[in-house]
Amino acid sequence: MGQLRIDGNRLWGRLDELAQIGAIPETLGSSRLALTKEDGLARDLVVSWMQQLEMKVSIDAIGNVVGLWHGPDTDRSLLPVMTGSHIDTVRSGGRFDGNLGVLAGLEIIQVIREQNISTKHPIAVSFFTGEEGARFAPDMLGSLVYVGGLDLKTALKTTSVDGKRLGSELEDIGYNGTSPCPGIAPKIFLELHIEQGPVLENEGVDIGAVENVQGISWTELIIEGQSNHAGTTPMEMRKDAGYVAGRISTYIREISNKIGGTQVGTVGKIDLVPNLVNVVASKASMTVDLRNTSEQMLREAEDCLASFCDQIAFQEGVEITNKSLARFEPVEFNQQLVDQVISTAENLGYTTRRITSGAGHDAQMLARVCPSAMIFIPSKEGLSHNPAEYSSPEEITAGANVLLHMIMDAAEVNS
Ligand code: HGY
Ligand code: MN
Ligand code: MN
Repeated sequence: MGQLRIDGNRLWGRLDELAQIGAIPETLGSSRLALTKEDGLARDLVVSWMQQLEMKVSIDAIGNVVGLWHGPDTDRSLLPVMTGSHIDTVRSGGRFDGNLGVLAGLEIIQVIREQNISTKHPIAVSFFTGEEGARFAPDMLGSLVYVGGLDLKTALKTTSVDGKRLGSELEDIGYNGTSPCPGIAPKIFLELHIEQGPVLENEGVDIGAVENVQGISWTELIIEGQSNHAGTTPMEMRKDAGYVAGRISTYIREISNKIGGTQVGTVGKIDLVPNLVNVVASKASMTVDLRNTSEQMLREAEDCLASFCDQIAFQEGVEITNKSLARFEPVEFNQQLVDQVISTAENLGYTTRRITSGAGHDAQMLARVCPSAMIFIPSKEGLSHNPAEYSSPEEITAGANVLLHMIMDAAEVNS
């Protein structure tokens, strides 16, 4: 068994084929926001690969897809060993974020079948709905419902940034499945993912054994001011929502630097009304993304934001309302599995190190119901959520080989 390896060319080929759906011209990237037509087509392609591998495909009521593989001597009563990730992308997405974890899972099933390996436990490969949260907040929405962290009815009623209802978008692409939510808690959950940061590449390390995921806090702020003439309105008379949005944006940078450590803060979205060159903006809708590995420091950053909003609202005479879009505490993965990522990588001759995930992942939700861990591979220049996102064929092969051996170990190969 120790000599078994995945077929890196085949995995690379599938990543390339999937990336063509929603391809961003002249780049390697894809744009497949959750539950759009492109997401539906991508789902159809991955489901067709699952069917070619004779996996039993189930779709649950929030659109999570689970492909289940049983070998000839598999005990179907045993809990499955599950791997997977997501195939939805942000609007400026790369081809590896999420997709690698799902397609590496299918590659493993193909290798196990070709080698006539039979495992005691079934093996499941899943992709979860709307991991990115970019269209329907919160992020990891599908896996959160899968583990019972968000009730199905509330999830189906979620409205997207473009004003659509999640339940109807799911129906439109034909993925309003019938399998129950929450789903079966697997024996373990392992997710292969690109690091999306600079650490592994900077240190020349092949494999990251992810110990934890930092806490995430997404807030939407609606700033209500007063539209007025850009030329005639004296500065002291203005209730300028655009100015307030700008001040909050620079404040987020300042407070993140002041708190330091792992604190990060992002204003990724600002929409102004009426958004015209000669009109003082009456309204601004914006989002703030705060993250920290420490729950206590994340709360501190949230408190600083709240008091700054009160202060600037009073000074400028605007109203600011806020709504939480996502709030997840930091998550620790199963340390035994993390140790096993390290030992498996070393046995396969890869260099490895423990690492924290700056990004949110489905694995952090599955960690609520079963032992879970993640395997990272390097990202070129630490880039992600960018069409130029890149990991090499060698790097994706190394990650998938570590996943292969951990899955086989957990699924217990029948001798
Ligand atoms: O936002 C995140 O961390 C992930 O990409 N959903
Ligand atoms: Mn991802
Ligand atoms: Mn992402």
